Amino acid sequence: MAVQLKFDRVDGNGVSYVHAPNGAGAAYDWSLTNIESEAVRVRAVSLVFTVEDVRGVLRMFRHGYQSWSPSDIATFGADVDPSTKADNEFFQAMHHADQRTVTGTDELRSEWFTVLADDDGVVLAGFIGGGSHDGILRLRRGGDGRSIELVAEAFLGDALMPSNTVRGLHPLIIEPGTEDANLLDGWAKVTGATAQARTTAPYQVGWCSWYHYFDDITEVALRANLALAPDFPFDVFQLDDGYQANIGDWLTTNEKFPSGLPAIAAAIRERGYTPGVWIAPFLVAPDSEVAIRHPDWLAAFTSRSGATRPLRAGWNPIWSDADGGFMYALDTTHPDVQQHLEHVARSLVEMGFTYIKLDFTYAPSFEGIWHDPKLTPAERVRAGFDAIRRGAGDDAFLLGCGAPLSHVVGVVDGNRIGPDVAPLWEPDASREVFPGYLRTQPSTKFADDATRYRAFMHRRLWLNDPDCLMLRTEMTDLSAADAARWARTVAESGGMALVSDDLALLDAKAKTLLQETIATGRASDDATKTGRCPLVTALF
Ligand code: 9PG
Repeated sequence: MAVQLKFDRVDGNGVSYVHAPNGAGAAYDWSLTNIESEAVRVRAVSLVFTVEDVRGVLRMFRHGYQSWSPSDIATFGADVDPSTKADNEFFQAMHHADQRTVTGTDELRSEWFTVLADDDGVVLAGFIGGGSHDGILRLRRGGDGRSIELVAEAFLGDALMPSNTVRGLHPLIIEPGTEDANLLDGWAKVTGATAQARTTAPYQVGWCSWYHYFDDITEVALRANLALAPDFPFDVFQLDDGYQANIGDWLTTNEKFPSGLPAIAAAIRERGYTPGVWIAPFLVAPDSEVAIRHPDWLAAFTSRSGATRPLRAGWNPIWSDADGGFMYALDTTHPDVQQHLEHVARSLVEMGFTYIKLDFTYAPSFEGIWHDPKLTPAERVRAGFDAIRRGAGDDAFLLGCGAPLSHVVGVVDGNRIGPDVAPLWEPDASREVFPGYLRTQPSTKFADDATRYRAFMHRRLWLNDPDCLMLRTEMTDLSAADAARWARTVAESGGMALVSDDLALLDAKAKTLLQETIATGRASDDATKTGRCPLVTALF
């Protein structure tokens, strides 16, 4: 006997479910009905299972919420949810579907799916789909204080349900097994097929401006790298954060980019590369033109004093300190905002940028006051992505970043599946910004961990973007050995391979490492088309 999940009950009014055997496990098709004569707000409803026959220590694969959120293996009864340490809703809104601090002291939570393990076996519990609401798996003590429960929660985030309406929920599957890697690969295949995942783009090799230049990128530096690019096997040449007039004003450049975006796209295209550009489509700076001209396009919240204020969904004083560094969320449920997003994406593609990195895209998932209160957090995020896809067209390559993973299957071509790399291996634990959340901070090691945990998603849900290679040996705190180690992980994952160095710093050795990385990367990527990704090995 190994760990088992036995269905116990439903939590929440108006839930109907049909339970059918599914291989050795079960599938739950369920829906929610509001039979009341009034509209109601629904935060969450759940299917609750008891965890039985546990032999030895009970462990949980905790899957992170968005691109940068960490995944790990936690031990029930020993580890805690990080929100109990940070207790900061603004930060937690970035890294969890439910931004509120977990109340149970022994609760462990995983987002979208999980695998539980004991000494004898494993069992997967996962939602098939995520575009219409989040799925949260909470492992905790039952009411008697001794039993253990797994709560599979359909999280609707207080969405308003009109009276006499029915809402289908994403099916839940329970699948026991002996090998976690097989269960995860199987779940990803079904989930990808159900959501019509975009998985056919070719293997991507390119250059990205961020991890050497950061915000200091200039047109001069970009053009200098472009001139050196013919020595490298790039397909894509991507300009990151630092060119824009302001956050939200994506079509106009700052003084560091005097030629403007169309000329830059043309210069990249002339050299034979696909022009790529970064935007944070759902964020606006308080002093951006878009925020000033369209205050009604911003989501809102009620401040402690009772005033209605623009909803804060990001903080970065380098971008703008107009409101202490806070960025506001565009209201993606507003038809005018959807048109605006379509227009931005269409304009970028018309300029020549057929590869667009969409960053900080968790923003519409924050709790707040939204134009259409019927939409769940997942639907708000998805509405923004769908508008961008409409504008960009079917042929553009859209890369998700800072993206709630479950919301974007079927709309993105590639997706960042880990935190930012950095020109260092591991940050000093004393530099932890939010208690419990060290592993959200930029670090090549943490990106390496994420690439392993989420390797099984590649070409099942999208193309995995493990984040950039850094090959330079100067102007970095990353040792040559660690740079090579990271390159090896990227290669074995078969994921996207973008270089993020000043190309002038790359010597013959770096070029050889890149060639080897790409050769292995292509082979790994090909392997995922017929079988499992080579990097996917047992987690437990
Ligand atoms: C540009 C960068 C790069 C990078 C992205 C993203 O939590 N944070 O404050 C935080 C800031 C930046 C960040 C991730 C998290 O990096 O992942 O590749 O495009 O934005 O600003």
